[in-house]
Amino acid sequence: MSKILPLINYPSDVRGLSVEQLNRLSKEIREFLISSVSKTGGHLASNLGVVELTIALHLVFNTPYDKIIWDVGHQSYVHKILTGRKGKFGTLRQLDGVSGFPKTNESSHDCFNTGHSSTSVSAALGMARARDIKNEKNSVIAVIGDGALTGGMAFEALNDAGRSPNNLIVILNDNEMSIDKNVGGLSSCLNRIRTQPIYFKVKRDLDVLLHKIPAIGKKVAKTIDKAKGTIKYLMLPGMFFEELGFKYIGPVDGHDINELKKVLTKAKGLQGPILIHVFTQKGKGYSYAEENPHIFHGISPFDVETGEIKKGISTKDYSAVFGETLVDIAGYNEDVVAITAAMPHGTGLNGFASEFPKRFFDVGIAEQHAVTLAAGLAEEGLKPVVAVYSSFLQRAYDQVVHDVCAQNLPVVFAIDRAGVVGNDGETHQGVFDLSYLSHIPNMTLMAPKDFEELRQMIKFSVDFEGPIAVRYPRGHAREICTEKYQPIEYGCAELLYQGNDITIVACGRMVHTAIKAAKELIKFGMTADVINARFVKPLDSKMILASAEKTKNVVTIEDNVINGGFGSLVLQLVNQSDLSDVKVKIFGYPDEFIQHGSIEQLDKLYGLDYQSIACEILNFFRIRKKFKVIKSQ
Ligand SMILES: Cc1ncc(C[n+]2csc(CCOP(=O)(O)OP(=O)(O)O)c2C)c(N)n1
Repeated sequence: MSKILPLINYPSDVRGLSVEQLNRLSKEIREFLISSVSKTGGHLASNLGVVELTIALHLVFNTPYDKIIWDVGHQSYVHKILTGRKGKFGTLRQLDGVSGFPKTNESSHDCFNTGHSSTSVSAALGMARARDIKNEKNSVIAVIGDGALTGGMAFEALNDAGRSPNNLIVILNDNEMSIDKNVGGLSSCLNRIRTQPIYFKVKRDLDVLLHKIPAIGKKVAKTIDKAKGTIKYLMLPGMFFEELGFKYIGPVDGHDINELKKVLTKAKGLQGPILIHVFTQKGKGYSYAEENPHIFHGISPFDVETGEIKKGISTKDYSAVFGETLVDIAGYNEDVVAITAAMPHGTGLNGFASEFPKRFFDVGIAEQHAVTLAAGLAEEGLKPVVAVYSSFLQRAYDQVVHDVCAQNLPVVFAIDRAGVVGNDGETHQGVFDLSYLSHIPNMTLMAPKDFEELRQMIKFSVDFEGPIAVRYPRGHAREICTEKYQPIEYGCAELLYQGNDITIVACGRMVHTAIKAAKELIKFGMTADVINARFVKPLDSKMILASAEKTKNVVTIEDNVINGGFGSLVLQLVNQSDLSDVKVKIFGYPDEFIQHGSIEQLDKLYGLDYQSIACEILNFFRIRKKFKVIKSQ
């Protein structure tokens, strides 16, 4: 039988197919996804779960005229395949290739950029209101997962949308999973409808009953209200949404294209806010992903036959080192409690969760709540450690300022995925944290150069009496051998190499780059003091200024945006000192969003690899010193 997928490039190609052909197409899309993502890596399990739903959406709605907003956007691969990007799909998440998330500048079929969770309903409502003001007629659809629904912003939007007259369709893609098993009260409520078939029956019976009674006369209306109030309200999870003002449709089998098509067509003709509750299975159609959806949520390249991840040089990463260290500390310090916003595995807290279940809190995708929850725990004398990705902590900026720092509460922030993270691209790059944390009064901010330093910094942080953050990158570290490990002391940097011509101060991952750049400079007769800052705030002013006074040339290196980052703090330090005639050159990311690509490629692209840095240093300081000018490679 000839394949269908080769003939499909745009939604119009899907519309003439029979149900049998659509089912075959779903199977072929799954094979295509598995094969392609096994080479590029990416969010496989979520996409395998939405194949039929995406096809049905494109059967009923007409993008880009109609707008589909994918919450988080990690599940938009099938949509990309059906909207002109199948041919380029092999470049997924690669530098200059197809993005792993919806991008308005990639296709007109992507109407809104996403990456961080729980934004879709707000954006969709905005688009629906704009449409109505402009007297246009298109449909607006938000597709949100049950995990993303745990984010407070989703509730804010539902609350607003539910009482709004604007036509809007929200599709709740319920697969019972966030990255890990979904958590929280609403999740259990949604689960009940799956596990107890009586809800289906009661709902069906009640629907039939309500349908048969003509809605005339106060008496009948009262009966209906009473029925709603007693049976439906108490027993049907959909009533949560109905009480908010949505028309609830469902539950619908999210793998039945025909059923989905019917329901979506019906919803398209209804007025006001509609919520369609769709059940899907994460990882559907690939046994390894069905069995371990959290592993195949976001996966590196893997072997299709065995489901095994193709391993790199090192399997240990910063998250694992952090997790193990916290388990050690919690073993002797009973005050330690750990909090994650839906990332127990990603942050390395899964070991802690099983060792100390009573002291572990997975709060769902709720970073703001996570931080203020930590403030409450700290206020009562416990030692909360919030493990969170740098880019997601952006969500909780005000909670860090208002609830933690303004009260000087001893909360530890273990900030994972700081710096560029690579293939997830601009929404996930952790390149702002040094800027958004360092200006907050009372905050102490550290960055380790390697695993051992991370261990020591976590121990130091847990003993510290105030808000403190340790930010560390994604992935593995190169251990930096120093003759003798110098213990962490508050506000003290570490002098790694001594020289005469230049001072290189670096933080975190970039310390390794600084050492390599310094070694490169020796070839040109330039010797450097290499300082591992350890503390971004407070800076070791004594060490940095003493070195600056000697060399007169200071270079800073960070994996953060230059604006308001580590280099700015060093520049400010020099500026406020008595030193004159000291030149400062800052290396970091420019004032732009950093696209997807491997970390090595991005380093090179932004001149943050050691060769580019050495070359720039030589050119920058050439007038002041006798060194040769070299051309960038
Ligand atoms: C603010 C924020 N926090 C954390 C994440 C990381 N994250 C990406 S997808 C995901 C789970 C989403 O679950 P769900 O919406 O149910 O989608 P599914 O993958 O199950 O289809 C999480 C926690 C994120 N993208 N944004």
